[in-house]
Amino acid sequence: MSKKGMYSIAFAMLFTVCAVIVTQCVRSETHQGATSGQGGIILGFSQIGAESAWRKCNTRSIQQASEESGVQLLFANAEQKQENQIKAMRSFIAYQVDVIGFVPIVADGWDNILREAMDAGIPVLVTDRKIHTEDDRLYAGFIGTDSEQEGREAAFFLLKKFSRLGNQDETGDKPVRIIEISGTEGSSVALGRAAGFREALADYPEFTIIHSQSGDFLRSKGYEIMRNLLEVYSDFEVVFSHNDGMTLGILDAMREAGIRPGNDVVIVTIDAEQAAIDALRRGEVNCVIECNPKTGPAIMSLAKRLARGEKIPRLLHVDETVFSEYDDLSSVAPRGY
Ligand code: GZL
Repeated sequence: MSKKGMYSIAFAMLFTVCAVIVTQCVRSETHQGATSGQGGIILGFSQIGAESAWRKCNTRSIQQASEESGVQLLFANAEQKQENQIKAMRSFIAYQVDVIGFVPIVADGWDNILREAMDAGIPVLVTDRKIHTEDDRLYAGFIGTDSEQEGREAAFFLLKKFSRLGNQDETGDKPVRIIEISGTEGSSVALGRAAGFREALADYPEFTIIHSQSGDFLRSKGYEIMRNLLEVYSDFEVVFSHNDGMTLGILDAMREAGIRPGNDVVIVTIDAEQAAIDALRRGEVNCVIECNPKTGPAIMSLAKRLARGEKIPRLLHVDETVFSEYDDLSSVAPRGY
């Protein structure tokens, strides 16, 4: 190799070493500057992906709120993989962020990384979905939706729709056969929605779930599953779908099969994205349960409190409502997702 070639490699290596040193200094300078009373803190946030309109709105809310609140946001998209979330959280620890926030894609498997964060003295805020853990001290608190209640609300609507509310002693009621299309397997929201739904129908045996299958919160899977089920099942009264994205796919499959959703089959869905409210207005959906994605401002406020060493509430459920065919929908504001 020529002398010139060797010199250029040596220079490149030297440049790289210097660049790393400068970056470290800048980062630590920034970090010290960020937490030394300049108001900014560094929040490392692991988001699960962009699987639905709801998720994209949740991400926008977090990013916009970080800008408006002066929180420096390190944002990582896990593309639906728990191992990517764990890697991102480990890099947040290495970077010595002030607070870690994340949406746990599934409820299990977080204790080790949470222990690493605790050992590093970094508080963790769980958002949107809940976790199962051996030691509740491993995270500072949770803010998000009450998925069990969302499941109950779906059942309450059906009891009203089929006029069963309050008269349990009616015997020989016509069966109400339900197909459930559930969310991501192992996620606290899918588990919670299913549990709340079943709990509220427990005293009404004529309501039976004849088939339950995960569509992973994806529109494409909602379509594919319903198209296949319509070749198997011809008599069912209800579809309970765990999110609007899957519901939109379900509606497409039903229309292709000549079925009038919302009329021939009762449709209950969760999220309350604009497309679902529009379908409710058209009579293609009968009940839309809100799941609020706009938690960004609250997350930033909680992160700042944690960075100051303050305690925060262990459990914060965001406000949510129910929209149904019985409501005046003309006053529903644009949903923003
Ligand atoms: C609910 C959230 C769910 C939404 C889906 O809190 O985790 O994930 O219902 C989203 O639309 O994909």
